[in-house]
Amino acid sequence: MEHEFHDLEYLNYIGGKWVPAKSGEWMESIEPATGQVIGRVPKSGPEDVAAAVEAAKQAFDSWRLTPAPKRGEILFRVAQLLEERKEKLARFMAVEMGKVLPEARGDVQEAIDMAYYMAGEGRRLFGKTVHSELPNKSCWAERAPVGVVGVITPWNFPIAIPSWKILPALICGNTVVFKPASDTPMLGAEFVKIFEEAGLPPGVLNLVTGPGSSVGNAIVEHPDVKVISFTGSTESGRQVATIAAAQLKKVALEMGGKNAIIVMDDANQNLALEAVIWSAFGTTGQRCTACSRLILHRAIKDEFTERLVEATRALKLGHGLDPETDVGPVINAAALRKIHSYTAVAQQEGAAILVGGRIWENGGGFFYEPTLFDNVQPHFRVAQEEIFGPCLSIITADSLEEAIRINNSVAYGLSSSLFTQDVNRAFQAIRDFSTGLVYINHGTIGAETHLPFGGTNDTGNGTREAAWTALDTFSEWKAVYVDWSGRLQRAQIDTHEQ
Ligand code: UN1
Repeated sequence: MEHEFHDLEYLNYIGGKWVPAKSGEWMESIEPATGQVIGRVPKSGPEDVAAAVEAAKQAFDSWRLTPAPKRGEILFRVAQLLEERKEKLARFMAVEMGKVLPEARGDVQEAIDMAYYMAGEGRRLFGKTVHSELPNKSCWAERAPVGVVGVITPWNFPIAIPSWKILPALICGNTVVFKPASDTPMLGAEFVKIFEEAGLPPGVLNLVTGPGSSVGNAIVEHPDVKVISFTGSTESGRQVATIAAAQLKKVALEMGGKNAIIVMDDANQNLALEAVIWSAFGTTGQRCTACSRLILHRAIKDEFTERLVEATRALKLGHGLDPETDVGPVINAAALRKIHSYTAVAQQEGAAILVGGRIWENGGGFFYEPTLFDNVQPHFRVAQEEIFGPCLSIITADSLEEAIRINNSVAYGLSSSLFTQDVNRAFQAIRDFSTGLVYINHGTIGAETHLPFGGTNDTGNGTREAAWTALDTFSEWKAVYVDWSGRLQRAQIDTHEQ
């Protein structure tokens, strides 16, 4: 596939300047559809993180004192620039990350939506006013920025996920050190360029590219980074939380999922089929919200499975820029090996492979055939562990209650979906699904930016991204008491003696 992204070079962005790693080392960015190197970025280390944190610290006072509506105006400009550059960024994403062009556009759109939302927050950032228990005394609570925020993001949403973290952090008045994923660092740099062009002052947003083991750890360990916002694997998130706990940092984690769609006997099957294909194989299954378990009511199991097999077989693998492509590559060789290892696991556990289960050789790229595992029991590893690839496990249930029990029986808790035409069943599922996202007659993917995003159990640590809830991660509540009575009024003591 011909394209314009070759021999690229990006630098770190520290204190408003584009600079190489202090060590002079580089790391390569690879196009997953071909295995070819398309560019290089600094392979930074703790010394670069230290410089970025220092720049962010220096910039903090003037940024926190910039009125929030003015901060919002810069974010509004970011939204406009993202809109102008949507097509170029989407094409670049289809190359560096591999997702198909319409989905890459959606990724950028998610950042545009978030930028407009957070720009608007500049004129809200609502606090709360309450009445004092004493006369002639006013009380309220307002949001205060925390300081330097560390942002560590994955490769599967190279623009959208950084936007969920950086935009709310900035509108609250924090400054940021951002480490994009090692598989999509150039898109991270393109995103940062937009903030520079929008007029964000130097030092407010800093970019450091490099491996998680050095750059990511250095951010988490740095005593002057007060908040860590991380999206990635549960294993890495647990490490982040453990290190950060020693310094009592605020930590927001978005991690794995093992999301299910339940299709009941009364469901609109055409709709359900479309949603299952979209949720399981969209983004090549590489979403934390991807559907990787399909729980079918026994009465429709055979008929639905037959149609699903046919629809899965029809999916076309290819380059993300090719308009014929339905399913792009997976991110890298290690991911391909991990995904394929689950096919062996499924077979050993007694599942049947209905479609796929094979690496697709196309001379260098990392492709896995869309795969269906049938006869899966809820406790099988392929029904419990996150595969993060185009693999779907089919499970049978006899009732809604059983299906919900199976849905809730995993370590994760991000997204669940029910297909039914029965309003009573719908409300029962809304109440009983134990996940942070619940969908009725829609697949497990496609959360909107103005609702809380996140999950229960091992998916997170109780925080939520996006919407107004994102502000809680990036601000501290400051309770303010103004006593204008002219005398010493003692709370809890004088109250009943007035
Ligand atoms: C992710 O996979 O980490 O709801 C995020 C969705 C997207 C975001 C997915 N809006 O599928």
